[in-house]
Amino acid sequence: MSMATVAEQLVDLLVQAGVRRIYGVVGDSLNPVTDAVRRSSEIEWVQVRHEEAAAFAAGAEAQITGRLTACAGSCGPGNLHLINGLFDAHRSMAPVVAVAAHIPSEDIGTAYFQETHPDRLFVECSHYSEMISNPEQMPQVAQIAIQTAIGRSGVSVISLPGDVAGMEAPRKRTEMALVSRPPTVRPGEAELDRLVEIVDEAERVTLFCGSGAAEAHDEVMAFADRVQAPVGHALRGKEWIQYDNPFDVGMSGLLGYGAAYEAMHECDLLILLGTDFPYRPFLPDDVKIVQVDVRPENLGRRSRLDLGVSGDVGETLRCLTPRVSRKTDRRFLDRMLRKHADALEKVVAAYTTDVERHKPIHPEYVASVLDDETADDAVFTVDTGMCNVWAARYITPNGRRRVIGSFTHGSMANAMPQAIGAQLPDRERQVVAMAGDGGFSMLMGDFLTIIQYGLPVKVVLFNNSSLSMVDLEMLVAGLPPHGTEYPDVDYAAIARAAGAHGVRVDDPKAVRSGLREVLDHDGPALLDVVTDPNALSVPPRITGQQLTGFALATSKMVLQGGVGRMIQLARSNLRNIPRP
Ligand SMILES: Cc1ncc(C[n+]2csc(CCOP(=O)(O)OP(=O)(O)O)c2C)c(N)n1
Ligand SMILES: [Mg+2]
Repeated sequence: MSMATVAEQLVDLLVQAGVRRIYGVVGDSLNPVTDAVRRSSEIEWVQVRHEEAAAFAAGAEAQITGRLTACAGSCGPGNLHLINGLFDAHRSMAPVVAVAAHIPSEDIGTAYFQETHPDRLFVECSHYSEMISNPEQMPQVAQIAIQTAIGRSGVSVISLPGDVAGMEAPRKRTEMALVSRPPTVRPGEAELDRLVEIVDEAERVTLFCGSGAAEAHDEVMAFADRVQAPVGHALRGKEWIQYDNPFDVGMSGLLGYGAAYEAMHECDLLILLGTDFPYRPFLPDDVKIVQVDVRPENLGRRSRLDLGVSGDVGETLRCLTPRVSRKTDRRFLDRMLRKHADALEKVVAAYTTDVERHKPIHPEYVASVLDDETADDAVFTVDTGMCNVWAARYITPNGRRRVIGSFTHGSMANAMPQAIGAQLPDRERQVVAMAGDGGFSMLMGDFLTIIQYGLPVKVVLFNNSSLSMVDLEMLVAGLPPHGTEYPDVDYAAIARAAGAHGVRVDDPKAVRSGLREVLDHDGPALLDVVTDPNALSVPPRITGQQLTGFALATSKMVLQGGVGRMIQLARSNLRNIPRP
């Protein structure tokens, strides 16, 4: 039996690490890798149209399945195209190994045809970026790349010159015990002791959760119950924390709603749980703040801390809850729950426009119908832009649904390619891409990938013929909108011409039936909804000059929109308040 090549060993290790598919576009320098994939029955090559979509898809698959995923690009421009999707995956803490094929090793450093330096280029969007220039580096470099991606939750990049990829690797054995999950991190005893003291001293505790609270729903609820704490969340914490939450006070941040802001400012102890929430103006500076994060480098980088705790949220709370004294005074919690319900009631009252008849179609109406009609375990991928606002306010999480977007990196064009990665591992699950027309058209070529693989992805396109989020930003900044309009495009016709099912809707009465038609279609489908580009208006009393920044401006503006089913949740939580 001949010895394995570097590429074969690499593919073999990826398979051992649980990688089921590699997203990418082929190229000469990548041939040994794609050929090794072709010959393996355990891993599939997913042929996308743009490498950026490959990285977005790999990142999404990792976020949905929790497994390591992979993408690849050929030398120079091929792998360069991966970069934006890799930034997104890395910043979303999605474990992804990217294989960046490289020019022939003997030509590196000579400004050769297509020459870039992928090992340098990808440093900023990875935990590990190394080049294999000698077959002796195998299988260790692949092993380190895999374990780093999984163990530290992010991207690893292996740069691999085409000639080296095809060389025989001297060491035959590649079976090895690989790390399969990130570690459970328990905080140090000293921090835990101090945390217990701080919690016991406090009278009014508020918890604020981010995506680090994923899989810690029960622990957060048990702790909130023990210390009678309102629980707010950041956008990335919403899908994990808002459901089945009798302590819910809503979301803070640019798209925020409810009483999270008040609860964070009126407490005397704020505990940040697994959140790298970026907006300083929303964080208080005159209450005690404790931050718990699995990444010590995140501690204190957004606000002054009284205590930083390096540990994962679930484990920290499992250690903490039994050790803190039970608080019996619910007054702060109840006041915040009432404020939350009131804040939502006001929004609902303000949102009086008769949306079912409003033309052009109000995007919030589309989002609320979408929330009604989609499955209880649907995956939503959400484009950066106004779709973020609609998803944050109308898509109701329940612990089984997933909502992913480019929530940390904030890139456009993520939703449709992410839907590819969300759908491939499970074709039975409903996957809905909430796309903007700007975002969709940016990587539109990969709609063809959806069709090519017969993926039953549903694209719901909020087609407002504009880059409307930026329109709004310009307005807030007191600038006349410029460069934000597009001519009307019939995306449903494009979808049909490409071989998918396409439905265009411009009458609000047809939204529900159009959506049903698309959701019920057994295959790729796109609903092109012609929506109002001016869905959110700036309240007349607010001018650009009066605002301290876009952050605060937006928090005020979005309050003019609706909040969907959240009002029912808030009302039902009020029922938990004991009657005197
Ligand atoms: C790759 C990229 N380019 C530009 C931006 C700046 N940007 C943020 S949202 C947005 C508009 C998005 O337009 P569209 O997808 O049509 O959504 P809409 O806001 O109109 O609903 C732009 C240009 C970005 N975030 N990412
Ligand atoms: Mg748009």
